[in-house]
Amino acid sequence: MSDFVCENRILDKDETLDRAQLRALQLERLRQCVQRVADVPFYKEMFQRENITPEKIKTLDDLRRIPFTTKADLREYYPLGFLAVPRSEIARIHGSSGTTGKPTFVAYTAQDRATWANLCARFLVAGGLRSEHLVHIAFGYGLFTGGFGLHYGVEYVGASILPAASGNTPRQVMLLQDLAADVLICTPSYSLQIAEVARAQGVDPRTLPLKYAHFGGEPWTEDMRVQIERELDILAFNNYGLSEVIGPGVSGECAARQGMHIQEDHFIVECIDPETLEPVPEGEQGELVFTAITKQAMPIIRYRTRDIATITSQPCVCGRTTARMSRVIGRSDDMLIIRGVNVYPSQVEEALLRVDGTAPHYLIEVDRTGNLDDIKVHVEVHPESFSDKMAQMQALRERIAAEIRSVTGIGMKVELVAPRGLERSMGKAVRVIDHRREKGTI
Ligand code: DLL
Repeated sequence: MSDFVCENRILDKDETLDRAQLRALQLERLRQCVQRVADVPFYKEMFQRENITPEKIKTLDDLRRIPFTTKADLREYYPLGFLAVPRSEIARIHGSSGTTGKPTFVAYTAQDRATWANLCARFLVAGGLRSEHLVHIAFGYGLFTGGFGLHYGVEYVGASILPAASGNTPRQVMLLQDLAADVLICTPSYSLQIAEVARAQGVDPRTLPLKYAHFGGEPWTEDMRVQIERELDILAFNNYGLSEVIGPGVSGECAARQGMHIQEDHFIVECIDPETLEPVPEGEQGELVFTAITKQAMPIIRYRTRDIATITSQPCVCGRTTARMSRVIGRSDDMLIIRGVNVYPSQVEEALLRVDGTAPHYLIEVDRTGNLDDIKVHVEVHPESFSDKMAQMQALRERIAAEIRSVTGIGMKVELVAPRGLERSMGKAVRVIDHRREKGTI
């Protein structure tokens, strides 16, 4: 494992407010936020319907009087119907990912941009960034919030940046070798792609000068962290965010790596049961809902993320007092219901990573024949384990199937794929193809 030691450093005093102070600050900011959105058509109509005025928000619990906002609401007001400032005050526009249809646009004022840079800087510092480091950013620079968001976060800390952007992986390997960046920023899956391409070029990825990395933008498992850390000989930190709320910077890990600190002085978090919409007890899995209380251009209230995680407000050893969220276990809309059992792609990933000889590249394909759900997992085999001996491959397939059954509780067909047989993504990995959706059978 990497010998990099992440010192415990905290950027802002607001990360360590005592909980009562924090709640008071949240309430004050929430009331201002409700005031700011009062003329946004969507909220104006909602507030009239629900009889909500800023004066009625007397406690933080009063937030629950306000209905949720969803992705569908944002789509309905496409492209910028949620704007709470005149167009002339927009300083930047980004768009949420999504491979089909139109993106969801999000706007920032100059103040929002500054807040965002600060929030990214906070988790970067929490995860070891120092002004003397060189950071290699392999996120897309464009509508996606990952590239520019992290870029300005790194600048805020005063470190230097190599804005490599995504794509052309052999060139990424060359840059990492020649310029000796200390830090890598990209999606976790892309880091494995970099390692793989390095090996194909005859470069041992462990010899790259990288010390540590900040990964985000897509779900990954603890086992995948172990694998990445082993393959690249680095320390890997997790950070989370979504465009509608601000982009990266909503939460991130500190040196303790025991969950991601939510920047609660800017975002109020709730964790709800996605079916009943009621709050779940602390520590239980639920869908995260965020209210962005300081955003100026496009504040959003009670935004349903579809991301499933747990929350704890137990104090952290690092001294920050903010609540922490677990890894995202899956998205409620990514959750597969197979023969009545709920399965997340992350569970399949966890099973695969327990079997030696498989690469963490997989694709889950779901279909329905008659009334029966049929699920097939395409799993790439490591070059060293790939064999033309039928018996060996059969044994590997059976081990994988058994591991998947033990983690998810259901049987899945396993199809082995030759090394590099599955398509790679430069950004967020595609893990599921659900033919039932295309056929309209779910
Ligand atoms: O992915 C923002 C981001 C960029 C975060 C770079 C971190 C680093 P969107 O494209 O709008 O924004 O996608 C947001 O990505 O709702 C989650 O489902 C997923 N996601 C983001 N970070 C994580 C993470 C950016 N660390 C959606 N773990 C979110 C799991 C994540 N899922």
